[in-house]
Amino acid sequence: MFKKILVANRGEIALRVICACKELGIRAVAIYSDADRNSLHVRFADEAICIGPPQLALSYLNIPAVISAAEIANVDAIHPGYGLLSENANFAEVCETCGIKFIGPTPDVIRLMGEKEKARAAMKKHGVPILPGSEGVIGSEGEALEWAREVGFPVIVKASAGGGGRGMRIVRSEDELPKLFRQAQSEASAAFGNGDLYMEKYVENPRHIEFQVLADEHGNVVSLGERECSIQRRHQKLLEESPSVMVTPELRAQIGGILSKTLSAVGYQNAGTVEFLMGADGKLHFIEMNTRIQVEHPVTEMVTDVDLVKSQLMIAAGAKMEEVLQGPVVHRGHAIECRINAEHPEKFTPSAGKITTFNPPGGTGVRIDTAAYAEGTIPPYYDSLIAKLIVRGKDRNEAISRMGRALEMFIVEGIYTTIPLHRRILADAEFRAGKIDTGFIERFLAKGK
Ligand code: MV4
Repeated sequence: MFKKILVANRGEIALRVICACKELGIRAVAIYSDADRNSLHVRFADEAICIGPPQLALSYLNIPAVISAAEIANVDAIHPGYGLLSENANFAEVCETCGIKFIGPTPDVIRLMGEKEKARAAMKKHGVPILPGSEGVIGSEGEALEWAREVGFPVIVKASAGGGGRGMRIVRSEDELPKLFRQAQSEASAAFGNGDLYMEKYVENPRHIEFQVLADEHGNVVSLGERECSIQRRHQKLLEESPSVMVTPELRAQIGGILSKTLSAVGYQNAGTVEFLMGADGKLHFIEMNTRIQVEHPVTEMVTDVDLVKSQLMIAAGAKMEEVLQGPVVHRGHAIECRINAEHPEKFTPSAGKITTFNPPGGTGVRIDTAAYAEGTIPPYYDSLIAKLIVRGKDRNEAISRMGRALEMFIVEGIYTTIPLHRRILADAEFRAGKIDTGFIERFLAKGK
């Protein structure tokens, strides 16, 4: 096992990784910017190194600064958390060159999954269901029109280097294709420095369902079931659950089996998330794969009792899956996560500042992942996520009532948060009935509740 690792992140996820290190007897080294001097990830790490000023590009995204800290602390490995450098293949490569283990897939596989149309082709080749669409990058507007006619309108044009909704256009008819194609292309070039596009059949108001996988470095891959992530706003997830009410044990086993074979064949290693869309037909269609630990990983941990971050560390140290899991994966009960963001309730704009009161709930089946505390300050430079409130119940109804009472007892003062929004979502009849898809939040907000 590693003796010492560097946690290349901040906030709740840095603390989450430090928890796993402590339980495995690994020394954790924190890095921090000038804005994070008083953060809990600094306090609870065994060592901490300041890597620069608050701006991301000068601190947490500054590869030479991060690598220098790792060299100075003489760590065996780096855990990148989520966001920041977590899906940067070049960073993973630099780690490798410096003899530091990157806790995640190999640079080649990160790169493959980062090129969405290549990931799509790889999944298709191994039998993962995908949506009808173009093959490879679309060369011209003329070619786009040919594919659209073959696939049938509506279609969606996506950036190959994309994700998070940028460089994406829904095209409902032939006449609007040229304009929307050019818009997607220039948006993708500006955002990613790469204007490559591909096309898929558009699914109206799909459900967003993703599968968690773990892969060891000996070719063994297991699926830990799915998470329902349809409740999103502007491509930011707000609430996630596991399992999905729409996934039967048969479908879970079928997709899990296909993913195990596919990911073993592509040489996947460590934790990963495979995203699917489910349309009205109830079928799952692959859209993208994320090569990092995700924000919503705790809902899977709550229903499987598998510690995904400890698993990541063990896998990266060479452990075999049987040692990591110690038995078959079983799913028990239902888990829900609410993302508590520091943001204005109506405007959804970030709300930085000093937290005056911080009273998180506790009790049976309640988990909170956070680095926030009373009298602590939320700096304006970073992601607005300040806490994750996760509950588990014996079934969805128990999880919903438990989350309702936990939200009622979660008091944060001094800054605005999404707690009041979550209280209203939990009370919504459609949500309670499981009638959720990616159009949920828009319909919910239109109801004016
Ligand atoms: C789609 C789609 C419908 N059909 N692809 C949005 C983010 C990107 N990762 C994929 N996205 C979508 N791809 C096809 N073929 C609808 C979306 C989409 C969406 C997906 C998941 C969660 C929320 C969403 C909100 C709007 C659109």
